[in-house]
Amino acid sequence: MKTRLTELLNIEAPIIQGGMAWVADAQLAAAVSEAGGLGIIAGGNAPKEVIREEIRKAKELTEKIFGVNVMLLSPFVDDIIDLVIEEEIPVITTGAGNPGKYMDRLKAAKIKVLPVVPSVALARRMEKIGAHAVIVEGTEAGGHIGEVTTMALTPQVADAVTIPVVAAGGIADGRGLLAALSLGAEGVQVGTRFICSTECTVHEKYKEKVLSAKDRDAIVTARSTGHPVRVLRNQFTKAFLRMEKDLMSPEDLEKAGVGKLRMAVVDGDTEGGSVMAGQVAGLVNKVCSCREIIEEMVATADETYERLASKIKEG
Ligand code: TUI
Repeated sequence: MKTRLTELLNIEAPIIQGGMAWVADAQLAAAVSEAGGLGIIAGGNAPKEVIREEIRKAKELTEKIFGVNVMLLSPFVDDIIDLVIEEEIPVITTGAGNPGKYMDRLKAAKIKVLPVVPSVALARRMEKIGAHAVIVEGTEAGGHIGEVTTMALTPQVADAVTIPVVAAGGIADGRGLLAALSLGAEGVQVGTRFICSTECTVHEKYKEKVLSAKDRDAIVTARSTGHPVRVLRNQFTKAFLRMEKDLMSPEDLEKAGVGKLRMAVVDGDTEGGSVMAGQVAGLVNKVCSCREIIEEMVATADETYERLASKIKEG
């Protein structure tokens, strides 16, 4: 499957792995890249040297291209930008903000920048300042989210910019990949499905929580803080939503969330911790290797396209 995204990144399948904090480590990123997609190491809120170690590990595990996600709300964001330049990372994705102030340095270092955007306005701005592609993330996604759905936002961004568009949020299989291409995207970013890959190192209980989730289990918390976060319903979300209803201040709510993602990912406390996942959690029912996920997505997208094309012609 060839698109401007596969050409830009020199990858085989137009599939980018989401830069999920605490989840997207060297092992996951290398497995996705080895399978022909673009693996991404998440910077998250981690300090520079922790991420340097993951980058070095991934370099041992694969010769293929992989990238780093820079989470712009991180207290270490400036260090992580220095790090990707020092380590000659060829491509980064950014999330949770506007990477504008780093753009000149990143471009001087020949790093391809793919910002995640939740709106047409930000997509336009990113194109203007030299982004190589934009990742349009709909509200179906897990973690920190925007307001507009992938279905509505992707074609609007595709009409507004000329750089390649990557659709994210709500995509977990070949049908989603084909749908995204129909909407004008030239690739997809997949997060939740890769959590349930054999190579993903999250606690088994985190995978089980995603596998057993149903369609309405991925709910939104922290709307009142201005940083809404989609997570799987559990004791933590129940307590958190109660605190929001009781009008706890955004500062205290942020404090109540600190360390909760780690609790779920590392310790396997999927009731007391924050289990970030997208609305497609209900669609993810089995653990597969990254290669199986990518091959299945591309094959299903192809088959579905052929089946639809002949059906439409017959009709
Ligand atoms: O960044 C994500 N997903 C994330 S980041 C994260 S860590 C975190 N946890 C709690 C609160 C905040 C962060 C967990 N999941 N996805 C990409 C994404 N970026 N979604 C939405 C955005 C976004 C939002 C606003 C991008 C740019 C933006 O711009 C605002 C501006 O400055 O114009």
